[in-house]
Amino acid sequence: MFCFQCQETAKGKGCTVKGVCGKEETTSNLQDLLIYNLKGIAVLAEGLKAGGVDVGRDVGLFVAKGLFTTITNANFDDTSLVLWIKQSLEVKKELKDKLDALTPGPAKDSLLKKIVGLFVAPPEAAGEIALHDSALWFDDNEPNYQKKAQTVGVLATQNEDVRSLRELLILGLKGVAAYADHAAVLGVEKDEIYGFLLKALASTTEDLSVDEMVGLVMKTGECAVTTMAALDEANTNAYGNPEISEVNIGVGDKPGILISGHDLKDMEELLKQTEGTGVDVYTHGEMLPANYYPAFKKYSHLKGNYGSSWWKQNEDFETFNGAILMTTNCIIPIKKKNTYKDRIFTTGVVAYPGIKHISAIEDGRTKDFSGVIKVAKNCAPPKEIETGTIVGGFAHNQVLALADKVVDAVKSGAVKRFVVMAGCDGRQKGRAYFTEVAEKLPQDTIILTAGCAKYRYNKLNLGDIGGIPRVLDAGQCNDSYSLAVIALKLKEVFGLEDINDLPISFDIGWYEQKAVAVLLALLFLGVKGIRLGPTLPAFVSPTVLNVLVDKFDIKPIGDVDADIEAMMQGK
Ligand code: FSO
Ligand code: SF4
Repeated sequence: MFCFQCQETAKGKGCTVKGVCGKEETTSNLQDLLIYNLKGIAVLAEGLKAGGVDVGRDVGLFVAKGLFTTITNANFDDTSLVLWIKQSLEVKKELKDKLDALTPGPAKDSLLKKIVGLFVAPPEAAGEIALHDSALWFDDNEPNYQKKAQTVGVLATQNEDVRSLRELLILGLKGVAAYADHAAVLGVEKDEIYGFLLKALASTTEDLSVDEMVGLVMKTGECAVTTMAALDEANTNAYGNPEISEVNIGVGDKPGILISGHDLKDMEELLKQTEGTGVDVYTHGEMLPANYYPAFKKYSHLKGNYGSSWWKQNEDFETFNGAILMTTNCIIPIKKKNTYKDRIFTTGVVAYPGIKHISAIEDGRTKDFSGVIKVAKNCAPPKEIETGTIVGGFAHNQVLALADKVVDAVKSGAVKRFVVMAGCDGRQKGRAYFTEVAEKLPQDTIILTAGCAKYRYNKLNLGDIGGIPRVLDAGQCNDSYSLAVIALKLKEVFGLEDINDLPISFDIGWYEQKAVAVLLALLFLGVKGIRLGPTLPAFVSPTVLNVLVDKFDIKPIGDVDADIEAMMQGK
């Protein structure tokens, strides 16, 4: 196996024996094979499109879901991945049939030539041929999967810089795919998003110039902005605009269900189905922002948030006592000694061997959570691990409603600087940096956050500036979009030409591939001087890093005091 897609990859280079995340070698290989087939689908779809044949949204959505299931901490289950691969072969077959059904003649001939011819390996890269037959591989014999997988993974691209740019693109696409899937579940789909997913994925099988590849990586940032905007539209249309909310972090006296991950549709279904059952609902990790939405706040049995961020789930799930529903990443390995193994459920693209999975019924959206509720009813109420509240709900609509207050505070000098500390949390010790920065930032600064990164400082009680809390949480990682909207609005209000002239610094924590999409979105919006940590991505080669440094002044996080001093000087 070889996987280097997340921040905690082994030795900062790549996992080769077993994932630091717990992913087994066979699982990693199957994920590679799934990606290979998704590339094949993309190649066929692009070819058909060139021939004037519409492949339809289903293909785009399938590719999005397939990419999403390979994201870090989502699918640890070989049986599930084999099913994904078999489905991908079926989709490929359908596309191939469409191709075969075209009337024979010069048009069809040139299309076939395009599909096969466009994507043949350059002569000097004979070892790379495996990547380029992705459209034409139809072996559905499962025993062959592992062997085939070993020829089509990340290392099949031998040139380090080409590999780096292709993977930067694919990993950004995984983040885009995750957000596109969330929006689709709520009925918002955009052809331009699926169109780009297919085009960009197919491009990774082509022999492109460095400039072309860099261009596509930048386009991924643009597509990430479009996708996060679509998800924002989907979320706010369905559930209203997030509003300032105090979220209880204590517990009630009834048994509960703890819902984690990012899928708000699952949240809605669960709240509806648990109403009047005597079972309370609590959020965990990235589901905390659900407490900010009017449509969810109206349920009195939504009790608040329990525990901390994803990597603390072993402890949090033990003491919670009740049923647990993982709607997306980040799920972490469940050990034999974990008492919660019989009361945890997965759904959507998440899967874990031996753990009950809840699939959508008929319409592909509705889910039956009665099994989760039944388990919860027989559980003890959660054990109290903390008391009090945390405040959040500062998505763009809410912050813009306070715009006058915010602008006055900047003009009067009461607020000197905003520091965006959004992104991911993780287990690595180096992430204490973000807590220290939050603690040591001058009192006249405001932290803007989104994603699970907030758990490093959201219970610190950092006070407020004239009634504006010093930590403004916009929501989930995808709500980084809100932070961009806020920054663009401030730029307009202050009459500035360049977003980088605002008193805003970016100090981002990353872990998995949604953060890659968010980072590319920020670069697309022209943000420069981003600090990134706790370490730089292993999939960025020294040459590609130079490009990012030259073009965008990206830098690694460093010493806390030195970074704060530099940020306060706008550096
Ligand atoms: Fe965190 Fe996990 Fe939301 Fe990620 S829970 S790390 S960037 O999946 O998506 O912020
Ligand atoms: Fe390693 Fe991260 Fe890949 Fe897991 S997801 S195998 S930890 S690089």
